[in-house]
Amino acid sequence: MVPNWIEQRAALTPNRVALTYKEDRWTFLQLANRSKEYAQQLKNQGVQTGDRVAIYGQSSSQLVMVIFACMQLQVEMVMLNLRLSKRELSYQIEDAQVKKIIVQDELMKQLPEVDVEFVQFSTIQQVCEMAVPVNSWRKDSTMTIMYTSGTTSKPKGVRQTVQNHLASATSSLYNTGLIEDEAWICTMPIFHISGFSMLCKSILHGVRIDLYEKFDEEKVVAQLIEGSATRMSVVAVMLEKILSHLEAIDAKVSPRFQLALAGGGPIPKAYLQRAAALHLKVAQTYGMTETSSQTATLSNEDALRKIGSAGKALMFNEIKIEGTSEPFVHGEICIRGDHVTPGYIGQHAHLPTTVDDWLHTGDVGYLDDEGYLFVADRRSDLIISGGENIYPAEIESVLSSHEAVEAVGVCGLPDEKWGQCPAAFVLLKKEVSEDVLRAFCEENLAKYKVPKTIHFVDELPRNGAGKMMRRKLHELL
Ligand code: S0N
Ligand code: AMP
Ligand code: MG
Ligand code: MG
Ligand code: MG
Repeated sequence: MVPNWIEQRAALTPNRVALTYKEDRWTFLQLANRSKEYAQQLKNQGVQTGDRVAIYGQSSSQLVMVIFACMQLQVEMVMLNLRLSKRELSYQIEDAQVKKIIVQDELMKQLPEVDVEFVQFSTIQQVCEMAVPVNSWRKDSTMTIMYTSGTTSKPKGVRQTVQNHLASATSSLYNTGLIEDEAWICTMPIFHISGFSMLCKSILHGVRIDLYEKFDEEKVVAQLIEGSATRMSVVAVMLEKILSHLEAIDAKVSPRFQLALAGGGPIPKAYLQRAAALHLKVAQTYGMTETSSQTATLSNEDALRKIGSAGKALMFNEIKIEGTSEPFVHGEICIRGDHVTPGYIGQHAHLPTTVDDWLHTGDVGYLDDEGYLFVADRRSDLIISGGENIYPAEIESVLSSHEAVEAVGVCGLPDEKWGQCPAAFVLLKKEVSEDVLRAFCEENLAKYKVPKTIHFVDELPRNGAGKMMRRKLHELL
């Protein structure tokens, strides 16, 4: 068991600012108290300890209160990605068997029609008495569930326990330490572990979060120059926008700013060099949903000496390359530590996540002769667009369900802005226009998964056994 973090933090540093959002700010005590009011309202709506709910809201202080209320009651939270199509949302809601969907009022119409009751933010934000919180949390209880795409066409719901989040935040702190008046800029989606992990760090480390509804490079750069925040997390496309803006206004980052964690996919070396020239400290980091964020992070002193590396395993975490202990030999990256998920839910609940406690990530990489991790070219099938993962099978399964499509293969192509974008190669059985197929994809898939280009082909590359070879698709161009 561990003590309720929110209550313990409020007892330790009640008057320290915990959260800013737009013009408003909350101390840890105010957050604790307000989240207990939200928790009481949730109870009034029939939500109880141990229940599972889905949460659908943009980053806002209200969303943070809802999340903290769920923590206060120890309710499992399925974090729904705002960019998903109704079809994709239905699948996750169904797979997770949630009791309620807690939804930001303005977003009601984006949700699919499902046989689950909605609770709108406006019904739970009214001031009321405070619920009695759960004071001791079981370490093995599931705090959050996040869906991550798998090699099959169906995303898997990953359980992240109290222990997982605690281990992740602890290892992270051992790596970086704390200075006076730390504050994280949070522009990452909270429905991803990249964003959610900041909320955990805020409570556990006692640091402020400056939360933004959405990423805005001008606002971020203003904070970097002022030195009013000390840390942030970014994906490559965000980093590039920040660098371009700093370059355009010819400004330097305040020395108070400590570190930007850059991850979620490969970070081009040129960005890291540009960052160094601007005195923006960036650490490449390797993390994933299944590890409740960071596993390895490159320390800033190694940033240029080991450029391209994701660093070493953080304290208490271990990394090995499957099948080898030799340096520079490529293989599957395996991870062990208390931050590793105990498993999936729903239709994937039976799948093992670890072998002898080692998580087999599916990512390929190597360790150099000093033990630094290099994440090599991703497994050929995973596409990462702007930090959002896409598996070709998801798109192929949608397109092949269209009546005009005989067969389809999808792969990622390099993209200047997003890093990669999906491209579809389609073999038709009857005439159809590209526009019709694109509209069909838009109906069924998140926007970032809609193929940027659709190519009509006469044949798909197949091996002797008739299996489509995705890695040969680009040769058709
Ligand atoms: C990059 C972001 C912010 C771009 O979104 P933006 O600018 O807000 O776009 P919109 O205004 O909403 O839309 C404009 C048009 O752009 C399309 N679009 C939006 N995003 C994408 C995308 N990713 N790919 C392709 N197209 C996109 C919209 O559809 C719209 O199109 P039109 O105009 O045609 O309608 C946004 O994409 C974003 O927030 N990305 C980051 C997502 C993320 O957090 N990924 C990480 C997930 N992985 C993890 O959490 C594990 C790793 C991890 O934890 C980590 C990662 C980084 C740093 C630290 C850590 C850590 O370990 O802690
Ligand atoms: P997600 O599946 O959304 O949790 O994203 C995690 C995936 O992003 C990992 O399995 C990797 O494929 C990729 N990734 C994360 N960090 C890095 C990195 N530093 N370099 C390359 N790929 C990364
Ligand atoms: Mg994944
Ligand atoms: Mg993902
Ligand atoms: Mg934008």
